[in-house]
Amino acid sequence: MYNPNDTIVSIATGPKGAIGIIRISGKDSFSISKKILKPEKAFLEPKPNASYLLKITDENNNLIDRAMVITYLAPKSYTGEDMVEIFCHNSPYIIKKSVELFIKNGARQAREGEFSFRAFINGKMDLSQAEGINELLKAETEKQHKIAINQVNGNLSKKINLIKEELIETLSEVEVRIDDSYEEIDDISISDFEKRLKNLSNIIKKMTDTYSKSEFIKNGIKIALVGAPNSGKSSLLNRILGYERSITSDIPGTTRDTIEAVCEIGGIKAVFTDTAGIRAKTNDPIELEGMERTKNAVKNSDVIIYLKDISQNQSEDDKMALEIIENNAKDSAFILKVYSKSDLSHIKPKYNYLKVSAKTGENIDKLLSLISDKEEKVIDGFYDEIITSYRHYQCLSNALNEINSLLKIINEKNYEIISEHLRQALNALEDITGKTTPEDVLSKIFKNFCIGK
Ligand SMILES: Nc1nc2c(ncn2[C@@H]2O[C@H](COP(=O)(O)OP(=O)(O)OP(=O)(O)O)[C@@H](O)[C@H]2O)c(=O)[nH]1
Ligand SMILES: [Mg+2]
Repeated sequence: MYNPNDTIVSIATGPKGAIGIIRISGKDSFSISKKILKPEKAFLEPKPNASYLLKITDENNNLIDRAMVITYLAPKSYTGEDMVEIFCHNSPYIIKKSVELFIKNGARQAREGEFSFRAFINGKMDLSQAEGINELLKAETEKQHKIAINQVNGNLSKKINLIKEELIETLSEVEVRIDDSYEEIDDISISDFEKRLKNLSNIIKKMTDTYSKSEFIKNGIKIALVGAPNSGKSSLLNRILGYERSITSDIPGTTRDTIEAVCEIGGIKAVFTDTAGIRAKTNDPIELEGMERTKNAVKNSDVIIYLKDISQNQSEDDKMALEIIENNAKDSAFILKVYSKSDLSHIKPKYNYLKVSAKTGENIDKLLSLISDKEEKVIDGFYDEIITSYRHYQCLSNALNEINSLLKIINEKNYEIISEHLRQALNALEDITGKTTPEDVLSKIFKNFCIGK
């Protein structure tokens, strides 16, 4: 997969924007650049992290563009190899022509993630850090960014390495006894040994548990707006989003289908679903289908906001909406009941619901912070050890299974079997940082990266 003789080239930026960046990495970076970027002096005795204003020229010495160029000397570069980065005008022609010139002169088009793959192979970062970089590029919200940047910084790797060290120490104590054919070394104190393994098992379990909790950070919290027709669901959604996503009107039954919209609340991605109003009595097939979709939205949501129009008496429709929520919501769902249209005159409210108004904005921030605070608590304080990657989750679960199986047979004091379990647990953890990860898995991971990264 890695041929150190190849020098690779690729565009590193997207089609929009004023500046385009082309990256070249590999042992011939400077000798190829010399033929295209003039004057060639910059590449005769290349300096580390030096910048130059150079001309990009074709084989007939025609000017293609003037560009800022940076030279990086191995091993002090992103990939750990000699590298050149060109910052030129982002015209599709200039980019295409320049990349072609590099290919004509001996470079090869880089594959997805190949720069990061080389950085990994050359020990510039471990696998979980490389995966963190990919997550960093994809991060849409503050929380996604916080987790990714922690991973890039190596905090997850540090945590894994600490567990590994403890496992290696335990393993060496076991293996020295396997080799001890003259039985000169005392037996292991099983209670002591058990205590250490249980401690490790707890630490790993805590990490794997964060995986399901962290899912909403990646995919967003799903929030459904549910209530009787005309209770103000669509108006509330529009107010939260700050634009008119849903049609609103004083005609009950305006929204007939579910409507999704994504936004960020308190640094967390939120996926809102506006639903068709619930009617206790209807034979209209479209309304019935709309209500089926509302039920599905309730089933799939982490948070359900129930709206009761404060200017109206409790109706059969309101009761039916509550019933649908209670019968369909997940056990773990957070049900938030609010009085809508708080700006309208109202009879003394029967319940202690939060009063919100889509018209004046009253308590909208309060409503959103109730949601984000609740979700924040789930992850608060342990960003270093939060697991968002299914691959990491699987590796940790494998390690945990090995340790737990070992705990079951520990009293038998069969050192060979004990050492085998410990080795398997270690292998599983090393897969996270990439020490023992098989090539096909590596290739799958880096294929998910964008070109030029
Ligand atoms: N005064 C006031 N009127 C509101 C408020 N929210 C919604 N309304 C009005 O109530 C009516 C119904 O609002 P919608 O947002 O369409 O209600 P809905 O729950 O989406 O209704 P359906 O889609 O029919 O189920 C509209 O005339 C809105 O202008 C509010 O906070 N204050
Ligand atoms: Mg509506």
